[in-house]
Amino acid sequence: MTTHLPSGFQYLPEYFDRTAQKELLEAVTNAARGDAPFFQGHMPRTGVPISVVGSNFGPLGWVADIKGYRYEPLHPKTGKPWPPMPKALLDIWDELTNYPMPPEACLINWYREGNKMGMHVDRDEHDLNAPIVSISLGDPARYRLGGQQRGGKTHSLKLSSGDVVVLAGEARKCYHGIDKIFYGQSTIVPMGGRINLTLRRVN
Ligand code: MD3
Ligand code: FE
Repeated sequence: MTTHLPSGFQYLPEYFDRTAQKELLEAVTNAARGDAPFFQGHMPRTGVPISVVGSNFGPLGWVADIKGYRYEPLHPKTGKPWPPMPKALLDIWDELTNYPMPPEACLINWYREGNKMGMHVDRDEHDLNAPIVSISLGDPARYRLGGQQRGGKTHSLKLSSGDVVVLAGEARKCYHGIDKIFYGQSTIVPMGGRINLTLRRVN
């Protein structure tokens, strides 16, 4: 029996070459050394820390704390606006989506040794019909994609540095997570580990 990936899921291996990957990582490290250091989020209600640390580019950034998940214009620790979206990210959005407006948020996730991300659906955005573009940099990861209901069949894909995934249509509302980081298999991230960039519309 064959199972199908959800419609609207697009996988583009090695979309960014090594030079382009390094340019994106330079933008990330500059942001992290400046107004947008990586910060640890917490699960709403319980306050349990989220192991994957994050930061953002763009007019809005995703934050998680005991009060809930939401998008905010200012960094929760520095109080500064998030750094502007790098041009390369605005360009890839235009190349890969037909969406008429630019992304408002780019969540930067940094996975270190042993970090995982549990299965979830991204639903903190007002417009759940807008696509999400995901860019992987650094160590490979085992990514799992399920259906729109929790607990159904899943597909497993290895995402490597430079790979891009577009989530549109049905796939946009599917459960997904990161099971494992192949820590130390790439040397391209200066501080080690894996960086994932997700471009999103919020409003
Ligand atoms: C499928 N990030 O930040 S990116 C997240 O690799 C997130 O860091 C993972 O899940 C990571 O929310 C996976 C790929 C991705 C992003 C959003 C999706 C897949 C998605 C939304 C719907 C369906
Ligand atoms: Fe997600």
